[in-house]
Amino acid sequence: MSAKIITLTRHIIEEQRRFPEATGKFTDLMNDIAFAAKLISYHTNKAGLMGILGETEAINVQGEIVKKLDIFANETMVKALDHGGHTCVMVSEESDGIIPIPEEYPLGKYVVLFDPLDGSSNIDANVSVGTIFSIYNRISPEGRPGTVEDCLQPGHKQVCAGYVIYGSSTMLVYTTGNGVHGFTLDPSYGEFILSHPNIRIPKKGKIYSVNESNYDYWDDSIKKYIHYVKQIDEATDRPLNSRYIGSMVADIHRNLLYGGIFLYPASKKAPHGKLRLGYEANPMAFIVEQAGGRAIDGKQRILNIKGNKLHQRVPLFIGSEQDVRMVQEYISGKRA
Ligand code: AHM
Ligand code: MG
Repeated sequence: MSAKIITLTRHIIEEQRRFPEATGKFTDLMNDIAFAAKLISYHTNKAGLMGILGETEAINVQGEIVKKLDIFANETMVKALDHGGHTCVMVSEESDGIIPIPEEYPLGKYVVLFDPLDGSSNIDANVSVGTIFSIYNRISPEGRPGTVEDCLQPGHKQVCAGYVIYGSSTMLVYTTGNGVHGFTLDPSYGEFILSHPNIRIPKKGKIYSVNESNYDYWDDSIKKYIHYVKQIDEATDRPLNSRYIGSMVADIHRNLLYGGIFLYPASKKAPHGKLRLGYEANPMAFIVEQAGGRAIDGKQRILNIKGNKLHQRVPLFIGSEQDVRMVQEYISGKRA
């Protein structure tokens, strides 16, 4: 081997050496997430084909029903994480309540929240989707099943957050609070290889990402900000470019690399915003902050919000520091 190849597992093991008390359970957990990601990636890539093959198989009495990809992704995450002895409770966008660890398996100290397939409305059009995960230490006593309270901790308590993007290649991006690192899945080895060490988001971006069809539902402050980003002004490099995929993971991943702001504000239609605090806003906020950016709900830092419901929604403004500060100035009335 000529060049130094750093796999995800190696990276995690080396990161864990910062913690002399580490037991290896976190490494096990991350390996299980990476395995689930590979399965979801494989199935995402053949999703269109599976519809065709599914019909053929039905004739051939395979007995297999092709599941919708988001259900498949959810079951894959749950089954990958339920037996390793590292986790005590899970939350998924696809399940109403907390997901307990089956009795036959040992309980661990980690709490895992995830969105198994973010942007799933895009699947049939071959557009990038992703898996988002957020990890906490449990706060309930060890040796018992994890609780709802374990899952409602503020985002600044996360010990790890990450996402997997299933795009032109599959990438896993994660942080444990020591920078943001991106790994590309090499399909020939089936390994995530470090391709984007220490990702930093530009201080100011050239992109704004928002579903502008909600314009009439927004507060005036948001309307004014969007008007501002579209004005021509050479000195501040405006107008910004509009880019909106409708897959949050993909929109934020692009902005993380190129610089920019993603916003999903509250509106008359969605008074609390659309995105979920626990497994969408918090993990993305931890990652973007670790990359040097900002994430707020309009007033406060996303990571300081203490949720009171598992599927709580939150307005989200996230991305390059200066762009998020600018929208905050409009929201606070400092600019009008
Ligand atoms: P999902 O988790 O059910 O896919 O919903 C979340 C998605 C985000 O990925 C995306 O940013 C947003 O919903 C798009 O919403 P809209 O269609 O209202 O613009
Ligand atoms: Mg989602």
